Amino acid sequence: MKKSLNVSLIFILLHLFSSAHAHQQVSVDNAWVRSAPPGADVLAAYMIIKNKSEETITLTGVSGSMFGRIEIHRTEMHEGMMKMIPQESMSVPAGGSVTLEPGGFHLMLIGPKTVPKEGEEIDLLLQFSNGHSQRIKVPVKADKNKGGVMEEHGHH
Ligand SMILES: [Cu+2]
Repeated sequence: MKKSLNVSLIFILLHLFSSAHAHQQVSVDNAWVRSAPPGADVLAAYMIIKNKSEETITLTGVSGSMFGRIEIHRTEMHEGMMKMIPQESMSVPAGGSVTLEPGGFHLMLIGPKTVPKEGEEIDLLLQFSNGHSQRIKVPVKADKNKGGVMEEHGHH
C-alpha cells in the first residue's frame, strides 16, 4: 500500500516536471512592434525566438485578435531592390535561435482593427509544428534607428 503510493507520487512529479519542461522549449525575447502612424494598414513585429529543445522547431502560424491576418515575412534583396517575401513557416534550429529584425525576418501584422499606440501591448499567439503554442505580449515601441527600413511599409 505504502509502496504504490510512493510510485504514484513519483509518477506525478515526473509528469509535472515534463510538462514544465515542454513549456520551456521555446522562449521569446526582446519582442517589440514598431509604432506606426494612425491609419497604417500594416505593422511589423520583431523578436528573438530561442529553441532550447534537441529538435528543430518550426513556426507555422501567428494569430492575434487585433489583426485581420498575420504573415511571416523575410526582407531580401532582389535585383537591387528590398522586397518582402511571405514565408510559409520559419525554422528555429535545435539549441539555436532566429532573430526577427528590421531588414530580415519579421511578423507582418496586417489590417489592424485600430493602430496600437506606443506603450500599448499586443497579444500574439505563436504556433509551432510540434503542437506547441505560445502566447506572448509585445510592447509597441518607436523605432530606435529611424530610416533605412521604411521599405518594409513601402511594398504594401
Ligand atoms: Cu512584411
